[in-house]
Amino acid sequence: MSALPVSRSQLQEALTDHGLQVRGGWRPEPGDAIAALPDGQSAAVVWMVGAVGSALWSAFRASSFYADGLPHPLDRWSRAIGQALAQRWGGLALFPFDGPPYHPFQQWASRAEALHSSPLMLRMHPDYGLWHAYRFALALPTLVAADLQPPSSAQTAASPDQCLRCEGQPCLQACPVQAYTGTSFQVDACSTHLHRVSGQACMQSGCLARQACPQGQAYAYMPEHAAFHMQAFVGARLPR
Ligand code: B12
Ligand code: SF4
Ligand code: SF4
Repeated sequence: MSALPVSRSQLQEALTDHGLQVRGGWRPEPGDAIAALPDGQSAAVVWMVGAVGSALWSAFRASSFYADGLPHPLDRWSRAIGQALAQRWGGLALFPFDGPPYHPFQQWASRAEALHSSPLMLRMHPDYGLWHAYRFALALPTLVAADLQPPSSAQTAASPDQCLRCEGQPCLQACPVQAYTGTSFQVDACSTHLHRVSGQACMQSGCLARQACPQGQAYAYMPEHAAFHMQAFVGARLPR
């Protein structure tokens, strides 16, 4: 275990081969209820680790998790990476899929980067559009102060809210069953459609509403990656 502060570039170096990215960090406060680290200390920083576009796909696909036939392979892959890094640096890995209750990943993400909300309830990134997500957060005991540049509220305010200027909001027109209303997501309408023959377009190439957004198209998921997420979503919604 290293006593020296772990720099952002060291963390990124450890993530690059997995196709993952440090998406920014934030300083936890007592109200955030981040658990104590293994040595009993409070975390100095929480780094958000995420995926951008399909950058993680080839690394995940080549891993033993992808084809082992057990449930939730991407979550287990993420857990293995996050826990190994937490152990190496005396930290704590926190996962978006542990719950309920779930950690408020989208709120945390907005403390690390200048993001806006969108009618699809996915956070909108100024470059990646809707094509990004989070695999884990890493709470660490030390921080190189110069590494942490969370977005100030002024920066977030200055970064244009693409959705407010979006003509026609095509994301809200594209869903064949109007599952997105702009303020809520009708989970049952979506999952019922995905089980029908007519839902195969979404199943094979990903959510049509998400694809209709003109922002960050260069980062849109590869069809195989998009289909994997749709399959995972449908699997999670099957009656048990
Ligand atoms: C539960 C959940 C769902 C449920 C939502 C049920 C519901 N109505 O609450 C279901 C299963 C429907 C869902 C679906 C999807 N989800 Co989801 N989901 C979550 C999860 C695990 C917990 C949300 C939560 O309750 N957080 C706790 C509260 C306190 O935290 P919060 O930050 O304040 O929560 C915000 C969200 O809950 C959001 N919200 C509320 N309802 C919904 C519904 C949807 C569809 C989304 C995306 C967000 C959302 O509003 C809250 C206020 O800001 C989060 C991960 C996480 N830990 O946050 C991912 C998360 C929000 N989901 C995500 C994604 C990508 C999806 C999918 C697009 C996955 C896919 N197929 O690729 C789908 C959308 C369906 C589709 N048609 O494609 C991403 C969003 C990334 C981003 N860019 O913002 C997250 C952050 C997971 C991740 N690993 O990054 N999801
Ligand atoms: S289509 Fe327009 S309103 Fe919808 S998410 Fe994209 S930018 Fe926002
Ligand atoms: S996956 Fe298809 S049915 Fe579900 S919200 Fe997206 S466009 Fe609508």
